[in-house]
Amino acid sequence: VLQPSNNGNRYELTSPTAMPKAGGFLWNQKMMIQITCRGYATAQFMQPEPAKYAYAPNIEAKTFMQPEQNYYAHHPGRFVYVKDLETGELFSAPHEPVRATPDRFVFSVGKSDVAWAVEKLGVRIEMVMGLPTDDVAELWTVRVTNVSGRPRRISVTPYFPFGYMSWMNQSAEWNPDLVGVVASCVTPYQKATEYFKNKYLKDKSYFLCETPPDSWDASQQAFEGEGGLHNPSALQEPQLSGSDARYETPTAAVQYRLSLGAGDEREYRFMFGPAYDEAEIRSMRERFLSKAAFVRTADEYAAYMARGRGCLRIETPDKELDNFVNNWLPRQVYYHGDVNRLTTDPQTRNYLQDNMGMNYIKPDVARRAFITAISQQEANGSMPDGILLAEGAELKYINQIPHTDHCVWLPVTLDVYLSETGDYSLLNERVRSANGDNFTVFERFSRAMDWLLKLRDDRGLSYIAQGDWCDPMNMVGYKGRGVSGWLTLATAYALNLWADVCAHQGATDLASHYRTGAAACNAAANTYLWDGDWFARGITDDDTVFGVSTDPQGRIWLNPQSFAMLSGAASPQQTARIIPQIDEQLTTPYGVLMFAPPFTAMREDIGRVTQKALGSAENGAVYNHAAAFYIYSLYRLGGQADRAFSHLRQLLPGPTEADYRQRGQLPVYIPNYYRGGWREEPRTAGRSSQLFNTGTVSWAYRCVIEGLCGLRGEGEGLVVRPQLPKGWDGMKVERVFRGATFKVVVQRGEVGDVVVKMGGVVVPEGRVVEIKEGEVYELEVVVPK
Ligand code: CEZ
Repeated sequence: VLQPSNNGNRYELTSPTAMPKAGGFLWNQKMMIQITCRGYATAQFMQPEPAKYAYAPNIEAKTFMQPEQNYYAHHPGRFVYVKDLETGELFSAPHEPVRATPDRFVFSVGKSDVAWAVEKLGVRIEMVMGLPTDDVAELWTVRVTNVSGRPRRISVTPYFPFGYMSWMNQSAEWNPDLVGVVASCVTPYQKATEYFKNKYLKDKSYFLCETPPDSWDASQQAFEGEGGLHNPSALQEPQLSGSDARYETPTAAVQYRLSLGAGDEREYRFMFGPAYDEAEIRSMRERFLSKAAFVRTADEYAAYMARGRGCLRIETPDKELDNFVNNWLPRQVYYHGDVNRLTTDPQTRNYLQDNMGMNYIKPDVARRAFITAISQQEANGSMPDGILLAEGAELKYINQIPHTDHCVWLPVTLDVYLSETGDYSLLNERVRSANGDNFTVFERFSRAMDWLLKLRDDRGLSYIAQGDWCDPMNMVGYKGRGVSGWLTLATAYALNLWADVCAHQGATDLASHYRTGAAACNAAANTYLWDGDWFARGITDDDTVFGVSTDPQGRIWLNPQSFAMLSGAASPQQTARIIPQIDEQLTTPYGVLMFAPPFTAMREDIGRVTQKALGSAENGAVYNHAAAFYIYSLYRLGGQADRAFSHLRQLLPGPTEADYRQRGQLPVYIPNYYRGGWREEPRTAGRSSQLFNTGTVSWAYRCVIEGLCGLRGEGEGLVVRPQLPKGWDGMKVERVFRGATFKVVVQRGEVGDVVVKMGGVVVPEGRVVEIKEGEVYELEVVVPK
């Protein structure tokens, strides 16, 4: 039911029921939309805070995308009803709301558009959705073709519900000048101060038609009537009623009545989006709503997407992996670095890691992100929970909960920036912060490391406060004593990385200061957290060590193990004990679990994570971000090529049909999790969250580039050391690095260790130096059989 097309540039699904939640997403710097194969959509735009123009009736709190987003009949979506006026038969494209079994169905996710072709009753409906590059609007093309071979009379009714816009004020009506339905609302608020903030919000939503329709409805109730969405009452009438909505739920339904000869086709264009006022709607219409403007806009948008094509092309025995790595993984990495998850206060760790991926796409963006982040450093050297990106933005939601890990990500992500660019000059930049202090980037990183060193208790373990990387681990340390085992190890890793940078900069005293600190963290972890076969996750406020062999739930956690390998806390003997435990307790057919077994009840000394649904998200899912840390640690360790690759491969769905169906997701992105609970609830294990916001992707790309392909920037050069999994005889890689192109052919041969040759000459230690921009380097690499 699914396959790549157009050279891997698109992915197609030919059933609307096999994977009902499977979808695609488009974005620009002002908006994003995720849309399912069946037509349900979740969209938001920035003004500058996230807002909606098509609303779901959930008013308790603002929500972004939900994991495993549930859809219901009235969920926002984009639909076209088609009715045979002779027989009265009805269907809708893409699939909702009528859910009639199509004769042919193709859902086609492209990099710069999402498209469908649906056939039923001898009528073909093709729908294409695109976005402008710099404006907020959906651009829709709907083509109707009579494929029945005989003359037909049909009605075609695009139905783009606005939803429940506001409990304070909402309305809609047909606007003949704009040729569309315009809905208006007042964003609900209560505080007088908010009035002034809300005053200029785009509280209008519009649906514009290039071709004037024969009739329309602007009231949801008038359109739907007693028939319900499967069979709206308005479609029983000769035409739509021309209704308006007056403090009633607004909608946009427009109807074209057509007589089509055999083979006749009609093409319609529509725009859907938010606006401040009618003048803005008019100007959007003038700029975008024509065939020529659609073509131009699509070209511009495709060029915008192409700027995120990444630095790597691979040709391996695994074609699905090639397709993903060459086409889709860099796109998702680009999305993260380009828009920072469309929030004005990304979590600091997310901001840094999302920009870490940008090093492989646009390193100058990553460079600026370091400056932005570090300019918000607190006077005491710590980092805030979120980085403010817009004027007037504030720390919200999770960013009001104190997490203690943010400083760790500075050297961890800087490592990639320096690898990719070799640009140590960043460290000399002087950055004045909001609190007035003025330090170089180098000094600021040192201050952040000193803060991490100070954040430890008298045992030398790192305090967790109300969370670390694991957001909902909010009650281990809320009384002020609890510590994080993972953070202690991650601190050691960060300190070691920073010590390397200090050494490179000639600051030998500092280098040894941070190395000593790292050693102290590692020693403390070994004294208090080594449980015999793995490292514990932490120690609670009441001095209970958890994540240990005696725990019936949450017995072994992945992150402390990965970071113990990265930090050097785990000796080779310990690593040899840890890995079999991960294989045994955490490995599933869908990837490595974040911990096991999952919790079934609240543990008040651990917190909210234990209350999440069993096997979902942080409660013991295959949480791909954590899996990616582990994969990276295996590649860094070396000698783990098979294990690392098998987990890397599990980050994406497929390639068997059974696996696709179980995960329920197209291989066009990596979701933040696949359900765990593989032993406890096998029916739902493996199911995708469908959330494409995840720190996983920068690490996954890094693992492919540095690990699998073994092309890692180090100091002045590129170190070449591929780690082929068993069963692979070789691969070809093309990688852009510091402006040069490397063409690498990897083969197995009779060698004891990796041999790298350039022009037939052995490259010492596989390290290519004196790399010149614009140059092409051809390397032959032989790896042991
Ligand atoms: O958010 C992610 C965070 O964006 O969860 C990760 C964390 O490291 C990322 O920074 C692990 O906790 O319950 C919660 O608050 C969750 O933590 C979520 O918000 C989670 C989402 O699944 C978003 O992708």
